[in-house]
Amino acid sequence: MPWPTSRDDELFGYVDDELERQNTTLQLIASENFASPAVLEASGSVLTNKYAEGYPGKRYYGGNVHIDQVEDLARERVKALFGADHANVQPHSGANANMAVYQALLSPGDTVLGLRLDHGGHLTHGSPVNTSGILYNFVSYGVTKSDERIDLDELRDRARKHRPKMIVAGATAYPRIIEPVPLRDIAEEVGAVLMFDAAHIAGLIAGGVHPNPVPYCDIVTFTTHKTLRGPRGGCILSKAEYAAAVDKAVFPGSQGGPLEHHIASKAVAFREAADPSFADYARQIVANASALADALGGHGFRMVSGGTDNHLLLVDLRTFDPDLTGAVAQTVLDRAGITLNKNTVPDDPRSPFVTSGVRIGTPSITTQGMEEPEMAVIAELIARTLSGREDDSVVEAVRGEVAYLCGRFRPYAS
Ligand code: DSN
Repeated sequence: MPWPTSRDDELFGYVDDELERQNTTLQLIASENFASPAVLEASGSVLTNKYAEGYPGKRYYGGNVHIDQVEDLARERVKALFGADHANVQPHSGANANMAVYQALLSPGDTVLGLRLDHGGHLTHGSPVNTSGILYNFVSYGVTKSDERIDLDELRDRARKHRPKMIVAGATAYPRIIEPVPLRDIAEEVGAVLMFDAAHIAGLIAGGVHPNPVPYCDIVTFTTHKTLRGPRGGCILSKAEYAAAVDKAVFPGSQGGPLEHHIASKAVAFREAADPSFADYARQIVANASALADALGGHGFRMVSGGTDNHLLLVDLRTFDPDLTGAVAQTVLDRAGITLNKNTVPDDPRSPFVTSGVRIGTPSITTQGMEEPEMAVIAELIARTLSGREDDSVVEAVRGEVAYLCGRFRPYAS
């Protein structure tokens, strides 16, 4: 029985609209990027048809000769990229990767240290509404009041006091380098397993502009779609001694059939990230973030921690306008064609639904080819929109200028 021949105009109309949105507005969400045509091609391939529960050479169903080749290629490429003993490329997402690691190495009720959500940590680092916080006894560490950088003294004190079975490093809204060596030292002192969630910075690590945590950590998890610029998905790297436990926790422990079309697409992204041009890309992401921070500072915004070393800025709006919330800023900037997200700043008096800050990232606009001069333009557009937020004509004018700017740096052919 053939497939229907009529085009699904209703659905593909939405896809076309989303392509138009991505091509004509500024994507400043720090965890997003534009995947290459080759990544998109692999994700949309016939590999979506195949069931492949298990791992290469040990599958539950037949017909996996080529699937095994694909998954082996992905594993070998990512191990070479980061210098890891073992890789599991099956996690459907970063959250799945993290939960599988916990399942592999912890028992319910075990104590774990993780970065506070409102200081830049992730839901899966022990939020009480996430399975991580429900199943495990997460104790949090934060950033200092003085320089808003990870408070290693507090982390060490809490590790000594609580003797965690695991320390989770990594963040979703932290603009500074996270040095793995001091974390390794603390973990070793208290006998904890050290897991580094490198979701945001995996591409910066691959590009050589952030220290590689792999040699110092027992486990490194990451997503493949952020700075790494691959398909939406997750990955776990581990020392050889944890390989069997990690694999078992992913399948059959927490997932069913792997998404082999996305695993193929991850393999494409790992190859792209090993290309020498990716190091230039990573350097430019950081240079752009730094230029954007400087330019926004010139318009009266305060950068949490005073600036950035990586791909993102956490902007405290209160120095620009004490009445402006992150929620209002996100909404009005969206209307102006500038997409970013509201974000709490450390010790934010406002709720996570309101917030006093926004998070801004440069991976997408750097993929488009924008450089330092465009960062000054973007900062001015943001400042103008927020100052004139009550005036529709200001917002409309910015939207036009955003479309013009994006027209010069289109990510995709229409
Ligand atoms: N949603 C991701 C982010 O924006 O950082 C984290 O999962």
